Amino acid sequence: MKTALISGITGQDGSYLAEFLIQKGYQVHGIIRRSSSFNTDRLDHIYADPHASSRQLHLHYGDLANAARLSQLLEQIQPDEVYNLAAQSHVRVSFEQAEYTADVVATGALRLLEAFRQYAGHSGKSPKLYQAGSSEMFGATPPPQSEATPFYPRSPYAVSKVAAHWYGVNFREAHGLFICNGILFNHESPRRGETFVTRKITRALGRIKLGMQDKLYLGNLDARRDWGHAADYVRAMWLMLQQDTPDDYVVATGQSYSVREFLHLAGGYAGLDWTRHVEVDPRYFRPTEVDYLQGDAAKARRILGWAPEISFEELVRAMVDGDLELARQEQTLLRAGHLVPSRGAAHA
Ligand code: NAP
Ligand code: F7E
Repeated sequence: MKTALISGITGQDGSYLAEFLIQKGYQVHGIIRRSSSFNTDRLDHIYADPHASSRQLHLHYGDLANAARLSQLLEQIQPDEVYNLAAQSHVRVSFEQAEYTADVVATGALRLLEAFRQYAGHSGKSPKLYQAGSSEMFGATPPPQSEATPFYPRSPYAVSKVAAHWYGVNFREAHGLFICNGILFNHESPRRGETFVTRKITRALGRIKLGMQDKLYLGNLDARRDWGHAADYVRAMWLMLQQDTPDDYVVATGQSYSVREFLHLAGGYAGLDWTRHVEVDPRYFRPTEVDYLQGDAAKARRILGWAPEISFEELVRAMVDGDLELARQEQTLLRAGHLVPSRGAAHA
């Protein structure tokens, strides 16, 4: 039985990866941040009482800002595989919190790599590490983007991911460690954070459909993204670590749509004329935008045997269905006199 350690386990990808590894029989350990409010909602369905002897999911407090704790966790858990998914992952927020984003995304990855190097040196195992890289690293370089495409990052987030990528390559080459950089294009799901554009749209459509909201304010509707489903993408992360030699891989569907096209498909499926509800608000524009991402995942297909199984249309439908159901639950609670969180919180 293998043991995995996931940083960022409470995020979208962390929850799908934890599910995937549990189904494969892994013992899964996750690093969670201390928060004054619960941040484990995405794990509730796989969480087991710590007293249950058969449980496969184990959560530990930690933070990518705390190097000593990362070392301690690696020594204590002795993982075979480490997945570094933790990040301040919002591109627009990174313009406002550039230094913090660099500390978590770039230096945080370095802290984990350094702890991993020491652990690998004396553990007697040959542990493997996955670093969550991003198509944002390509930024302004025109599509299609593959492993051979030069990086041209357009945000503090993307610059930090480029640094983390090269730390990974350098630790692999300098210390002979098994480290893979995944260069993943956008991937979404009903568990996507509510301030990313796809989820912001489907969340609003659900509430508009039920008469709980009228307007949705968005930024650049012309940006194009290669959107896949997160469940497909965590499988690619795992496949990278099952190879005999470490390498870097682009993971993408190869198809690209604009935000406007996403609205058209999602609005049509929800039975709404989105043009009556959407307004463009420049506050959501980015100082430097990434206009066009479309990945070429031929290498992942050839070497990993990976291909996406969930289509763009299926992804959009799953997200709209999920958010219609959530809006119905909210409406029931409201009618019963309960408070529901304000969607004004979705301000990015
Ligand atoms: P997400 O939903 O934003 O999750 C980020 C996770 O990182 C959360 O668990 C968060 O914890 C945790 N985290 C943030 N700061 C931390 C810190 N200082 N120490 C420890 N944990 C911290 O992101 P995601 O969409 O699942 O993406 C997973 C990873 O892939 C990220 O590194 C992201 O940058 C990268 N990526 C994502 C995509 C995509 O399209 N989804 C594409 C390419 C790359 P809290 O729950 O406490 O906030
Ligand atoms: O924006 C435009 C926005 O925030 C997509 C992260 O997971 O994927 C994600 O980064 C596009 C951009 O994702 C709004 O300008 C328009 O062009 O959903 P997003 P992202 O910036 O592509 C990459 C691969 C990551 O690695 C990141 O961690 O949509 N857009 N109007 C908007 N975006 C947002 N958020 N909100 C709007 O109102």
